[in-house]
Amino acid sequence: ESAEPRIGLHDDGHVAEVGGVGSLAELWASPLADLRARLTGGPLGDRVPLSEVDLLAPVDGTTEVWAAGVTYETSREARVEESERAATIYELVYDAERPELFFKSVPWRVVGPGGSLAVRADSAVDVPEPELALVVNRFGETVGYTVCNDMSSRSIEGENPLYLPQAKIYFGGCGLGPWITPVWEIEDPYDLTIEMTIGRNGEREWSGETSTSRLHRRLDDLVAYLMRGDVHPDGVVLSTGTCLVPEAPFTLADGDTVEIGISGVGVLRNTVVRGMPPG
Ligand code: DO4
Ligand code: MG
Repeated sequence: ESAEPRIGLHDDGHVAEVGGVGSLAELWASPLADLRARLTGGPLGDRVPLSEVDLLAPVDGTTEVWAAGVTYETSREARVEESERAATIYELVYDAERPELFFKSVPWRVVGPGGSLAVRADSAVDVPEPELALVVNRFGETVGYTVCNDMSSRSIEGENPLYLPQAKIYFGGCGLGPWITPVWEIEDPYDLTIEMTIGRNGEREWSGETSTSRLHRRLDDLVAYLMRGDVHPDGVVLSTGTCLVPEAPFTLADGDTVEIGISGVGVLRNTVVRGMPPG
């Protein structure tokens, strides 16, 4: 058994190694047509049952994770409610032509399936944000989809929107996985169900369901703004915003479980720790 991360293709409960490639980032350096030909036609290694594989967060190299904000009405309303004195900036950005895009994570900070996500020890009100994430190659083509948990401190952001990086970017603050579903396997990304269940002491503490049909932006526009005036040589992961926000006074607690499912994409399960997560 090797401790080296490897790239595999999942099919019908089994994973086969994609040979000749050392990282996902390498795959995001080819045009989509070449990637598709390679993954659907090329020779693969032996098939191993999925249950024998440890899945890692599907991001590596220097691929950054970015996120869009206030892309659903629910998110706009939640932000307006939590930040009385700065409420108008959320209303303005919801309707503006330029979307809100913010840097979220580097790969080494991203938590994969089954890992521990964190709420900051200095935060009072925290929520998970279940989001569809796009995997984009260096040419700006969307090559796949994954699930993102854009963990957020509502109390820190609510105090002042300029605290957004502290509310959003910290060790254990970003979950991705359980894998990447190729773009050609999703017929309509505007018709996906997003479900989230938060468990506490073995009971369901909160659950909700929504659909990407409620997205107030076009996915291609979000990507175009991300690529504008910038380069992403190793591709980029772009989370597309949340449509589910547990209402105050809900806050995550140490030991909670968070399960986010997106139809056709996958289910990302994590536990929550307060303070520094292990690793
Ligand atoms: O405006 C702050 C962040 C919003 C966000 O993360 C979201 O809408 O999902
Ligand atoms: Mg978000």
